[in-house]
Order: sequence, then structure tokens, then C-alpha cells
Amino acid sequence: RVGPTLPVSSELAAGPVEPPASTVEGFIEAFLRELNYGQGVLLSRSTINDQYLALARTVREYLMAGWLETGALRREGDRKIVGYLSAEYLLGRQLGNALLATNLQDIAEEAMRRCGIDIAALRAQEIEPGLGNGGLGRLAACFVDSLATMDVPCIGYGIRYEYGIFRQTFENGRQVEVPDSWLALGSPWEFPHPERQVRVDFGGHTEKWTDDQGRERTRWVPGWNVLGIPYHHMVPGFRNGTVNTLRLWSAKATQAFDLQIFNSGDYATAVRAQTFAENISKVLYPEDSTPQGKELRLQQQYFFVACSLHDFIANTLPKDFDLRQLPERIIFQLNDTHPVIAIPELMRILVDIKGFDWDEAWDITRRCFAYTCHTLLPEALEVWSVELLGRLLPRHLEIIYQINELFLEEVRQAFPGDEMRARRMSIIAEHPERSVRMAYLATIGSAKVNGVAELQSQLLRDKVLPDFSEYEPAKFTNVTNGVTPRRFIYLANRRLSNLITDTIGSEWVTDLDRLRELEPYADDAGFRAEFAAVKQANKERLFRLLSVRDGLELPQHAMLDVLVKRLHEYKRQTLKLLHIVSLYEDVISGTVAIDQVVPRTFIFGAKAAPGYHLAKEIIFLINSVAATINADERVKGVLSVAFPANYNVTLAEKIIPAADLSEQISLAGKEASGTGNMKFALNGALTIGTDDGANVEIRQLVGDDNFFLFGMTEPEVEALHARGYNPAEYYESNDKLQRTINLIASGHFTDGDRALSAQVVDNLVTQDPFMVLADFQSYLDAQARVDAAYRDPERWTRSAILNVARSGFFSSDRSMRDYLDRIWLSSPVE
Ligand code: OAK
Repeated sequence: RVGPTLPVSSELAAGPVEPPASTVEGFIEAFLRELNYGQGVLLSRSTINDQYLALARTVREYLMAGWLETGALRREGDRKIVGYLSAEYLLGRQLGNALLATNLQDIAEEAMRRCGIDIAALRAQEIEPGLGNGGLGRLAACFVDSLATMDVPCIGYGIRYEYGIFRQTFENGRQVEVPDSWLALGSPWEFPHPERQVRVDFGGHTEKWTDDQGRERTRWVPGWNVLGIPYHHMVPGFRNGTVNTLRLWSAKATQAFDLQIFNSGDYATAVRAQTFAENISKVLYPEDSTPQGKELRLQQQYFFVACSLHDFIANTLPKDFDLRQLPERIIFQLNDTHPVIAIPELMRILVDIKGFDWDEAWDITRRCFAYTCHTLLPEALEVWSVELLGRLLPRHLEIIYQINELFLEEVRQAFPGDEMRARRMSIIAEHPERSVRMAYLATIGSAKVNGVAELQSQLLRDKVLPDFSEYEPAKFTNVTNGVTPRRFIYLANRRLSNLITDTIGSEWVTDLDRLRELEPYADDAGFRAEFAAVKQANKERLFRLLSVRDGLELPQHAMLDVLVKRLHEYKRQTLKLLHIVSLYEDVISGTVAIDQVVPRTFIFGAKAAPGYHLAKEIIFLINSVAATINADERVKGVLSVAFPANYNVTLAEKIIPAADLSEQISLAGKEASGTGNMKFALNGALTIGTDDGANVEIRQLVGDDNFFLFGMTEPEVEALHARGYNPAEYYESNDKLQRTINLIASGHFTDGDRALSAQVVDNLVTQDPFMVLADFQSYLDAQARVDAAYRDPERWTRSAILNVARSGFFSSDRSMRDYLDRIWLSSPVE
């Protein structure tokens, strides 16, 4: 039986909540009940979707007792709770994870078989909730998984976007975005609670008033408002009975909002007004790391943050709770700057509504927040124009001004006469327009600030927030990212999981350092053979999928060389493309005989932000190169390029376990951490990578012999910038690079149309902001080392095993322990 057996709460006085029996018969009974009474159909008349929904609801039943009891424990206990505030949760499919958490996989499979149903078809029916863009959103999903598995009380707060990240399709090689209607067939994983609606105000103005004690106070007279409806999701721990909650907010129009207009007889306007309000949670902004400063985006941010703070204070804390104790009961972790408006919001609640003095409120507030910065790109640092912020949230802008004024006074006291410093540290930027720097507000208003890998945390201190780290060095810390081994090994790579468990037992699933015990087996030829067989089987599984899904036919025995992540110039998909074209050019020019080439299949996966023009040109070029190379008999079976559309969590779970080579080739100093890099290493791919983000830590752990390092270091990049970088020099002086670029520029891959590759080529040769050309030769040299290593399969497999054995550090369970020790300063609940 899953779930704690303690009758912990009088709320459960009606009797213990009994899940169905964990037997095939018990499961079938519950499933048929859900099908008949939940879905309202007979098995013989049911569609695949009926069956999927009934199956999901059946698994839910097994989690319910644990969920209710965990919730009761949280409310009744006095433990500190983590309030994870994130605008994105890239969850991936839920069914497999719920079956895994409840240990019902085999029972469910057999139960479905007896009902004449192929469970694989039901799994495939699920549309993943893509409520995130990439790394930041997937990290949030890994973190809530780990917290539940570690019994840490956590509420994840976010937005229930009606449309998540767009579905990517290709038309003539160009990206076309299709709306992602993940809710179209109903989501069995969410529990709407319209009765727990929260009102959120916007606009209007502020007024001064005097209270009974003669104190001057401020009140916000809002101009309009919307309702937030919470949708609860279960976050099950791995077989520990804990089920935490993810609370996602959906916007709904208030009645008052449209009644006024309705009464004036203008029905159409009233309906439009309703649509306007409900737009707030309509769609996820698809820009990854490049904020657009759109009004609706700020509305989204304030909307979910206001709902969440209200929910915690009014509904989770006891009614008579003394708010001076708030920092003992909650830590709000800010997932980048998107939720940072929570800081002035808590000040508003404490000062304007609860009547606290400013200083006391500020002391409380600063201890309730911690800020994680996920970037190093200057263009990714959010700023909001004062004009917009003041129009949408006039009271919050006043509060931000006051926070700033008091903070700068402190700075001036600490550094008398250093007015330049005070100006640099101001939350308000004056150029190019008056705006609020959200990262500064986050830093000033938080107890701790962290980066997501050692190198980035260092650069954050030295380059992004140097004045702040000088002023309050103890505030800054690092927590290197991690990934959940439940989804990314156990679920995604059952074959490897079984091999590991057969070899060292099953403890590794919740104690990933145990993978170290695999190290001696790297020298065991029998184990290597089994390990290699797992890899081969995973490749074949992937190829079957890509054949059905994308009509791609790929050779069975080539090295699988994979670059999957968002499309961004700094991630340098073009460098990979240059490598592929140079190999191809070697063959077609007769420089290298085809039988000298190590067979490789290259896989790309990448979505571009819809407005990111150059990124979309790069996608087109990759597809053009792929089509040309795949159709060229001269390289058939030796060089193949696959770019399946719509890379997402579901596809990642198939691609990563099959990969031989993991491409982590960002320009040093640009990738904050990366988490794909960790997933590949844990699944036995070797990395070719720069000294960037968490690659640095991966290399330190797996060892130089098991990692292909190339490219400039961050200080070298800086030095080259300072000297003045001119990509044309590299083009002129490197014959191979010239031939490669010339072949692309010639129109060879674009049916002779030179214009179709010109933008990418010109950008590389004349601008190359991420120094692709400067790292080209070093990359090619490293790829030659990759080829040499791959020619020796025993050596390769040995390295792959050592990558797995030495990457236990990259479990998100470890990240959570680090957050607990360094930031949240509390230990998991017993
Ligand atoms: C998105 C929006 C604004 C700022 C950063 C991001 C983002 O996704 N950053 C990514 O976060 C991941 C998780 O920490 C890191 O692994 C990636 O390196 C980083 O680009």
C-alpha cells in the first residue's frame, strides 16, 4: 500500500482514505469503475482517450491518501515550507511518472492487458503539459520531484497556461508554430478549485489616509481586477507516500468586471472584457532567455505571484498566525526574476493591509525570499519600464522607489562619497528609458542569491552583480543544478536502470552517489557488453520512433551524435553545422575516402523563439543541410542528419538514452549551467564540450580521459573581445573553414540559391558574436579525438560507464540538499 498509514488529521476523521488494492484485480476493478462511473462508458464502447483518462484517474486514486495526508501534515505542522515560485514548469508526461512513484507499472500493464488494452498506446495518448520553454522550466519540474521524494514540504506555484510552448512543425524546412492545446482532450492530472478563487487587482491609483493612531498610510485604489482559480496537481515522491502540491493559477473575469458594462447594454463589449481578463493565463511566452517587456507578461507575473502569496498567507497558515514569524514558516524561492514582483507585493500586504511599520515589514520580507539567477546574458536580465509598471501596479512602483531610496542611503553610508557606485546599484535604470532592474530588486530583497553552476555563480559575483557581492558577500552562493534520476534514468532508460539495479541494487534511485559502485565494472568485459547492448537497444527504439513519427530512416550502427536544446546563437548550433559540412566536404571533394570516415548520425532538436529571425534561419539551414546530405549517395549510410520537429520532454526521454556523443558547445561564459549535459552523462553518453556552465563540473568528475574538451576558456574569450574579435581573420587563415563556409555559401544545400544561406553565413563571417569561427579548429581537433576513441569500442564503452558511475552528483536530490543547507536552512521533515 502506498501512502502513510497515520490518521494525522481530524480532517480525515471520516475514516482512513483507502486506495484500491495494489493487485491486478484491485486495479482492474478501480479502472472499470473509473471508466463506467467517471468517464461514463462501457469498456467495449470506450475510445483510447476514455481508457487513458480512466487509467490516469485510477493511478490518481492510489496517490490520494498520501496527498490528503501530506496536505494535512503541512498545514498542521510548524515546519518551514518551500514556496517555489516559477512562471514555468516543464513537466513532461505524467502517467509514467505516477505509475513509477506508486510502483504500479507491472500491475497496471497486466491489468490493461487483461482488459484487452495495450498500455503503451495509452501512454502515447498523453499530451505533455509543456508549461515551460526549456532549462529553467524543466529544472523547476525536477526540483519539485526531488522535494517530494525527500519529504520536504513544498508548494510549487505557477501559471496554468491554456497553451504551453508551441508545437513546432517544419514546412519546406522552415519552422511553423502551431498552438499547443494540451487541454483539448481533458487533463486528468489537475484538480480545479473555483471556490478557492483569489481576486487580483491592477491599475488605478494610490491615496494617502491617516489611521486611528495618526499614522499616514497608503491605500491602493485599483482600476480593474481578475480572479485567479487554482488548479492543483499532485507531485508524488518516489514510493515514500509523500505527495506535494503544485498549484497553478488560471485567470477568470470577475463578475463585477463585466456587469458594469453589461448593464449599460453593450453585451459584446462585456464579453470582450471577459476575454481580456482571461488572456492573462492564455499562453506561455515562447522566448527563452530574451524577455520582450510585454505588458501581458508583467500581468502574468503579478497575477500568479499575488495569488500565491495570498493563498499561502490566507489559506495555508493558521488564521491567527503571527506574521512576524513568517520567515520561520516559508521561504519563497524565486526562479529567476519572473516572480520578483512578489517582494513589493509582500511589503504591500504587510505595510498597507496588515499595518506593519516599514522597517519591520522589510526585515520580514527580506528573510522570506531567495533568488536564483539562471543566466549570464545581459539581454536576459529583465527590466520593466517605469511607465508600464506604474500604470499596471502603481502602489508597487511606489514601494520599489522606497526600497531603492532606503537601500541607496545604506550604500552611501557604507561608501561615503562614492556616488557612482550608488548610481550603479540603483534599482532604477535611467537609460535607455527609466526602468526597474528586476535582478537588482531580487538581490536587495532576498536573503540569498545563487547561481546554478560554480562557474556561473563566480561570474555572477564578478561580472553581473559585482557591486552587490562586494557589499554583501555572504549573500551569494552556488547551487549546481541537477536532474531527477526518476524521470531521466529510471523512466527514460528502463534497460539501463535494470542493468544498474541487477549490478548494485536499487538504492541508486534515491541515492545517486551509489552509482560510484559501478566504477569497477568498467573494467569487466561482460558488463561492458551488456552496457553496449543497452545502448544499441535504445538506439533501435529511437529509430523505430523516428521512423513512425518523422518518416526518418536511420542506419543502425553509426555513432549517435546529439545536439538538443533551444535554438540560440550562444549555444552555437552553427558550430555543429560547420563540423558536419566539413566532414561532408572532405568526402565530396575527394580529400578523405569514405571508408576513412567514422559513420555518424547527427540529431538536432531545437525550437526557436517565433520572433528570433536569425535562429529561424539557422533552423532552415540545418534542415537544408540534412536534406542534401541524406540524399547524397556518396555519403549514404555514413553521414546522416536528422532534425525531428518539436523537441520536447517526451522526445528527450527517447533521444538521450540512445546518444553516444553529447554536444555541449556553447561559448565559454554564456551557458549558465545546462541540464541536458547532465542527463546525457547519466545515460552513458560522452561529452564534447567547452569549459562552460556545469560542463566544467562534469569534466572534473568524470575525468579528462572521459570528456572531450575544446575551445577557449572564459578569460580567453574576454581577452579576445578586448583585443577586438574579427571573424574574417579566422576565415581567411583556415583553409578547411574556408572550404566549409564556401560550400554553404555556394548554395550547395539550398538548390543553388545563395540568398537562402546568406544571412547565417554573413553573420558568421562578419559579426560572429559568439565566436564560432574562433573555436572552429579546436572543435574539429576534438572531434578527431572523438573519432579515434569511437574506433575502439571497448575503450568507448569503458568511458561511457565511467560517465554514469561518476555523475551521481548531478541528481536534483543533491541540488535540493544544497538548497536546504545553504539557502533554506532547514532539514527535510521526518
Ligand atoms: C530563461 C529565462 C530567463 C533567464 C534564464 C532562462 C533559462 O532558461 N536559463 C537556463 O536555466 C537552466 C536551469 O538553470 C540552465 O541550465 C541554463 O544554462 C540556462 O540557460
